[in-house]
Amino acid sequence: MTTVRIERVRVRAAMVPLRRPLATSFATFTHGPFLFVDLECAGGMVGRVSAFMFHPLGLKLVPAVLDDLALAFRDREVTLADMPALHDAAQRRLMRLGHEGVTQLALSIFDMALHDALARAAGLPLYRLLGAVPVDLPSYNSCGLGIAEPTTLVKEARELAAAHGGFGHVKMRLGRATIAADRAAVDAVRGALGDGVTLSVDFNQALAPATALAACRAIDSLDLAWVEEPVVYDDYETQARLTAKLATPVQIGETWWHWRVAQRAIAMAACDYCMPDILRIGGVTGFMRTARCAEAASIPVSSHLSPEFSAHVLAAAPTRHWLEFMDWAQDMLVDPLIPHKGMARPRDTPGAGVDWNETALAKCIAASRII
Ligand code: SMN
Ligand code: MG
Repeated sequence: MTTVRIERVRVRAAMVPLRRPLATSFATFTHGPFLFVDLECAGGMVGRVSAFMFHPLGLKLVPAVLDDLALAFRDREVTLADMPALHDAAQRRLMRLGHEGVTQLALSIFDMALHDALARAAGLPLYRLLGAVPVDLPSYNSCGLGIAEPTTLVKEARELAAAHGGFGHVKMRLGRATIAADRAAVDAVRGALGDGVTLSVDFNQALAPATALAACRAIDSLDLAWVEEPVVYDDYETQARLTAKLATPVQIGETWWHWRVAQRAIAMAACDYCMPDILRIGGVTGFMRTARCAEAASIPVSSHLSPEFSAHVLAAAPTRHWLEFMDWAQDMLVDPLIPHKGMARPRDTPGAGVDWNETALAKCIAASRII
């Protein structure tokens, strides 16, 4: 049986410039705060994760927790079968600090790096290690369409839909000061895309519970693929009300920090679709547990960010739906996952397909100002 033995963790941090800055209702990103993690194991084996930290502070806080986990489980022989128990032991170690935010980001990275190392050691792509077969994953272009003027949106919508052989689905962000401004932005993008391209919208939790239904109704007849995170992520009562009342499917899950939260939200009928983020939900273990909850309720599962890793877990998810294509920090990789004609396949090389372009990474780190 394939085993890996943890020796130490090496973490590098950078603020990676984005090709296309993205304004959302919660923050404007010109750079992505990324950690580039090598979990070094015995015999030169390694597990690698490229990890978007959501906030620059994550670059300082998460490595401390990762160091603690690597030290706590140092010299442990780990097999694939050990992973659920090891994941839970790591969770229990962090229990007193809670299971949202910094602790879960570190736990997710640790879990992902171990799965990558195990797959590399077995000589298998991660999806094979998870029991899946190669599949083409429908992918949407999420690399733009933030809060911007309609003229900018029209240009970006055309560019995103035409990129990499053409996408059949793009996503835009909403959450402007007025419902009318959001509606005008959606109309502009819909007009620019024409009939052949599907559009989904993401409020990034901007709506107030009292007015969320009215805001969503203003766009409910526009044949959108989904309406994402309309209200604050843990208001499952309001999300259940919207799910029941809207014709457009409600998509949530990127801010679920634990598979048990996913289980509860699904049991409350708080969404039509879900999209756990592999870096928040607890890595491969957390994502697959969530995928099983979704399967039991016949809920389609999409991914959030991290396209390289997400492609492997989506391939193994019975109700897999859409892969979010985000190109952030892909220049730091030797072989980034870039969809072609709106379809993506997980890499067939051993592991998750994450290896560093050391030249680009060194240059980016040298140019980074980390606050
Ligand atoms: C998003 C998430 C994180 C950073 C920027 C944008 C957005 C998405 O919610 O789902 O792509
Ligand atoms: Mg979102």
